[in-house]
Amino acid sequence: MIRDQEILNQLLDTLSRFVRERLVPNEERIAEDDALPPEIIAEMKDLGLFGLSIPEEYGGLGLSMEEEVLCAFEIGQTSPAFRSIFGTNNGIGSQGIIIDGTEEQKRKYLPRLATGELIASFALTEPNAGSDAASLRTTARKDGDHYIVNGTKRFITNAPEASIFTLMARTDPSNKGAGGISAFIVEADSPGLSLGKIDKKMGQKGAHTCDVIFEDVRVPAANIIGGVEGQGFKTAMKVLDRGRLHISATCVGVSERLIRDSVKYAAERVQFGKPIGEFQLVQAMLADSRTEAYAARCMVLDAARKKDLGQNVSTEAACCKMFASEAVGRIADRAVQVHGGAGYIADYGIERFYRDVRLFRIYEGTTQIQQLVIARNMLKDIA
Ligand code: COS
Repeated sequence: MIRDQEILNQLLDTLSRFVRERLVPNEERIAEDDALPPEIIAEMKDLGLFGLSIPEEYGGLGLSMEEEVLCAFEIGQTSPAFRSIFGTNNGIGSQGIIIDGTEEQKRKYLPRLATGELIASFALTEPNAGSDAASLRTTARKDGDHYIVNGTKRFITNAPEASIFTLMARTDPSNKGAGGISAFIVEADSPGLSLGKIDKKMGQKGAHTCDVIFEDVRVPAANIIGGVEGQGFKTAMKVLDRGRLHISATCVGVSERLIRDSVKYAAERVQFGKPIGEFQLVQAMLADSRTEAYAARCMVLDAARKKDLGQNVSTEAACCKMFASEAVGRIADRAVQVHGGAGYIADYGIERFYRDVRLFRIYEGTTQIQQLVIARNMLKDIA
């Protein structure tokens, strides 16, 4: 759903210019420093990037899903680490509050998330609960008008920068499954909450993850998302349905960037007396990449439109996440191949993308989890 084509076009033009003029020239720098320059973060705040999908009544731009994925196609045209800093505020960090939060919770947190004053982070994964999210062991025991939280969360994106966490913890120890889990908003400066050291990752330098450790952290009962126990797993799944579409759109953006770089290189690089792009074996790689990126773009737009119509897109989001993340992996691999030796050398930046995109097939649900979600929904549909 596009609410106003002209305003959207202006936003997309602004994003495209910002990516080209401010982010692309800083790609190498953030990879080397493993940090985003503060002036770039300030510019992102001014552009409203922290509140893209936060509803307008809470200070965000209130983008529809279709508008959001169109923006992600643009933002995806650079190192994924840039997106990461505001990605959790629009996606998995804030959506729990937007989808299932009480009015009071929305008023308290969303306006400051929309401006980027607060950074939100999503704390679901644990040392022993990754794909099997419902087996999480972090506990939240009721104690008067508070809960006492104990446990460890792992690989938590933006945890070092976070001001609040959307935390999934078990409130009913007698229920070992999904029904025993509740979602909370936990402020990062709560006594007893500490962070592990920043993880050394394969790629996406500049985007940070680490452990988040809860030792007798007192969380007000008013911070249970939606005010009811036992709904946290479903909140997390709804958040991930949306997040998976956003990640898929980012994969499309990165794919298109890599294809553009590959075509440019193939047109310029001369071997055997002519540009390598004139050789059919190189053309085949370019054509395969273009076809896959186009298919992914169409899938993501279709699923986003269905979501805007209020349809359940759990299956479509999983299809998009699986296809787009696997496709960008193949496209990055072909980009290295088209660039030959240059593709393997850090100066050209292609090998950095090759490492960066590997994460897309893992986080917000591995490809194998997407397969499981798709097939289970298919079987449910005929039952
Ligand atoms: N929307 C709303 N509710 C959903 C849902 C969705 N997309 N998916 C599941 N639920 C509900 C189910 O309907 C079920 O409710 P009832 O008990 O009332 O029937 C409940 O949640 C439990 O669902 P299910 O039985 O399917 O849970 P499982 O433990 O079998 O797990 C998977 C399901 C594997 C799909 C889930 O654990 C998952 O997505 N894992 C990957 C987690 C992930 O992405 N981690 C990445 C970390 S975040 S960066």
